[in-house]
Amino acid sequence: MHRIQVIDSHTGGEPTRIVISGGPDLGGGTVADQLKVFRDQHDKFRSAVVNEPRGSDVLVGALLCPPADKTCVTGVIFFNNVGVLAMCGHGTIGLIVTLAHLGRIGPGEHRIETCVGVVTATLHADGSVSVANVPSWRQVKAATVDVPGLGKISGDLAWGGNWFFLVENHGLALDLKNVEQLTDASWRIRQAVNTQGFPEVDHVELFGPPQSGGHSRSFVLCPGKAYDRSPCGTGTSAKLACVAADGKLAEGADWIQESILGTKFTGRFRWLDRAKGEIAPVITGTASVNAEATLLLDDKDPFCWGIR
Ligand code: PYC
Repeated sequence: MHRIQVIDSHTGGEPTRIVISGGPDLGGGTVADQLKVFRDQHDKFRSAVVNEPRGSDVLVGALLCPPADKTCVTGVIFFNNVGVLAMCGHGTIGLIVTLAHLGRIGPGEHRIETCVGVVTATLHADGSVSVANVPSWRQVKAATVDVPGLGKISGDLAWGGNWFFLVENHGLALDLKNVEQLTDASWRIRQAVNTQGFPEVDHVELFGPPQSGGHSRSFVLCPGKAYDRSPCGTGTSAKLACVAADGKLAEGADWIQESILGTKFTGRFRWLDRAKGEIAPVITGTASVNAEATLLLDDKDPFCWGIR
């Protein structure tokens, strides 16, 4: 019987399961090196942790691993129901709250090594967390794709730690009761973008007017077809890159992004290279720890490694 210790949390409704112990030995090196080993040799472990029957499509996993950069408190590999994730904003907020829950960190700044670079998270005295994310930018403005069943859809392609296609003119109300329609439209858009000669995107974001006092509401579809219950930290970073490039938000000003549930992240940015449109985004939100558990992996269990 193999035992894996995990701590679950949610950030604005989006769950994160942090693997505290019992993970595979990835052989050291940078987190990017370790991620390749995890992806190529331990996919069963990923599935065992996040997929049914122990998990669900919406769960994001995070495996703590040794950082190559010794100024970092930890390294982390994020993953979901279908594979690894480059970066995860809500997961980083969940990670910081989890490390504080374990008594491993206190308020202040903490550096974390991810496969796409070091991010700095600040645990504030009130328990909220700000994540200074990796540099973000808009790659393509107003790309038009022909989407079967929807017609011509135009959107921006941007990097915020993952690749996003951001759409305003989708014609759908961003309301929880429309989740099936929103999922279907986002999935069609993703497939169209990824087959019509654009750089490949993993997430699709549909934007609309705010409903809970923010600046904008979004529906974010993740690569495994689950929608993000939070406003999506990397997605908000990509959005900030777009509004910064369009001159719609001043450097240092707050941008409040609402999720489809109405939960909020506050984003801000500083220019890194105005000519190239490259920004340093900071995302602030809160997370709550909601379970401490030991996962039991028994090879005699027909679904020991998850339903895949
Ligand atoms: O918060 O960056 C994020 C995220 C990515 C996928 C799910 N959440």
